[in-house]
Amino acid sequence: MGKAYICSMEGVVVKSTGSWYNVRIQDGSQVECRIRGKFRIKGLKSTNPISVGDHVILSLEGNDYLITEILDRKNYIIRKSVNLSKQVHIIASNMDQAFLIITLASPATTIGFIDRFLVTAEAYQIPAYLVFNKIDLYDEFDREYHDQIAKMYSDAGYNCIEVSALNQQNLKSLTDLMIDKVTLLSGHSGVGKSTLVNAIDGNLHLETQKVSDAHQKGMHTTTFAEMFELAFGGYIIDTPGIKGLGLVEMDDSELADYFPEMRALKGQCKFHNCIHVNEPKCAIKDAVDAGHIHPVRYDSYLTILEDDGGQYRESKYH
Ligand SMILES: Nc1nc2c(ncn2[C@@H]2O[C@H](COP(=O)(O)OP(=O)(O)O)[C@@H](O)[C@H]2O)c(=O)[nH]1
Ligand SMILES: [Mg+2]
Ligand SMILES: [Zn+2]
Repeated sequence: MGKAYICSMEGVVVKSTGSWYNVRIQDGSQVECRIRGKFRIKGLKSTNPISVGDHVILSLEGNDYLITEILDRKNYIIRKSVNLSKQVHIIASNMDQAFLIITLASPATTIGFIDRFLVTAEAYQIPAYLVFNKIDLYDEFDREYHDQIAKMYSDAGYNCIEVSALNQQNLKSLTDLMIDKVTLLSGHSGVGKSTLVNAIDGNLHLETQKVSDAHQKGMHTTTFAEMFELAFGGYIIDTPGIKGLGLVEMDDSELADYFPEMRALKGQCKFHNCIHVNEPKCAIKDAVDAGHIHPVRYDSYLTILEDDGGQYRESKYH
């Protein structure tokens, strides 16, 4: 039999389990597909050729749907492959924005983790929002701490939203941002990502953790990223077991570009290759001294600069 394609159509990959791909086609239904041939991105050695979020062309051959083409990616996020150190795994592609779900307690999301996430999102050019969940648990001290942290991030240029998935508090301000967008949900295990998704769309029933499991470490089940359609319009990508945005290649001199409040001062240091550590007449150190840049953010900058030092910067929390 020759290549008797009955039809060809476009779709979006919503789930991938290795050899099979679930693809949503234009009428909203999903079909299971395999891939034909090799798909490689120039300069990227990846263990998976196609990821959730990919726009693909399908052909129906006999009774089988085949992915025959992958359309250009707007963006994608990667992590190191678990098995092969030189290779990467594409977590997801074609996102419009990323929400980092944070909890100030049970479990506590650290400032260091938030800042690494934001740096990576900036480097990937994916707009990032900070979503503080479990505000129902706050006492007055938590509230004060929250307000300080949220002010620090909004001063830096980030939109902070506080919600309670459990009590369904303030969810509309979240869903307003999600309408007709592809939103990546990130955050530590136990912060309430699945609960949040279930709360914003009653049709979805993602598995949630029991409270007693939420603090346990090492119960790392390998799961796959998955895209869900939202009844009010838009899509979310859930990435269970993946705690950050993966890794990004960057030089020391680039890092400040990924802190918006530092990027705003670009070109104002005495030395054009200033990395804002010990150099004289450094606009960024001056801004820290003058209180225009938060010292905690500057601290994160120094920590990332020192820790990673190399080409690939990766979340410590992988
Ligand atoms: N108090 C409180 N608990 C929450 C809230 N959202 C989620 N949880 C609880 O946190 C635990 C982890 O939630 P889950 O959605 O599984 O987190 P995920 O690992 O990020 O998907 C569960 O026991 C949830 O009931 C919230 O807004 N308030
Ligand atoms: Mg979950
Ligand atoms: Zn400088």
